[in-house]
Amino acid sequence: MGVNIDNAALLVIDVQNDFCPGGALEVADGHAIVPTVNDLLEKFEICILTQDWHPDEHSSFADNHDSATPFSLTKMHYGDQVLWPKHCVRGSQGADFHPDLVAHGADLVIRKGFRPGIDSYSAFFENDKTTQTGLAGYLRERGVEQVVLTGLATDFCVYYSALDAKRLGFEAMLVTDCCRAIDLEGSLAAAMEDMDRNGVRFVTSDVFS
Ligand code: VGL
Ligand code: ZN
Repeated sequence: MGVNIDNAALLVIDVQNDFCPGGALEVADGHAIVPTVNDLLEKFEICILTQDWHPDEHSSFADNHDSATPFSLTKMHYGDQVLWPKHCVRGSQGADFHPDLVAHGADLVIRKGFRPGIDSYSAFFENDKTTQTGLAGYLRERGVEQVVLTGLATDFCVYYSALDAKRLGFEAMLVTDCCRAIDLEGSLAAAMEDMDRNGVRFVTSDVFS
């Protein structure tokens, strides 16, 4: 079963050292997706990478809140926010792409999460769901109608990006073997269910061969 990828863009979310084993917010087996993502980077005409890119004082870091523990929840002005271990500090080695990712195969790198007071899971919107990253305009100007999602983590940045793609009127496809999850208290199952409910299609990378 082949899938038509005319008018499609490949989105590679946050394949950065801090989300890979040994990193500050490691995702189990995060690095394992890299070879297949590299294959897809060669197949798609339009390829976009995102990079989580936080200032040291970012409000999503547990360290920046009095006596908060990593992975606890807090309330921000825009809603609930998980407090994370410090990760992807802009310019640090942890924020670099995985060394084996063929990053030069991408046309555009979107950096997100750089405003200290607000986190940004999605490649399209910050967590207030209104501040745009500019990606939607870029895709529209290039005639993209379909977004194919890969990367880390399935249940956070990939999930929010997929839902926003649908909300903005793009078709969205999740490549399940090119994602890995954090899975915080059932967050992976909840994310998969919500993506399914919202019309995100699930495929495996072999449909592009
Ligand atoms: C992510 C948590 C915090 C992600 C980024 O890329 O999924 N998760 N920052
Ligand atoms: Zn982050």
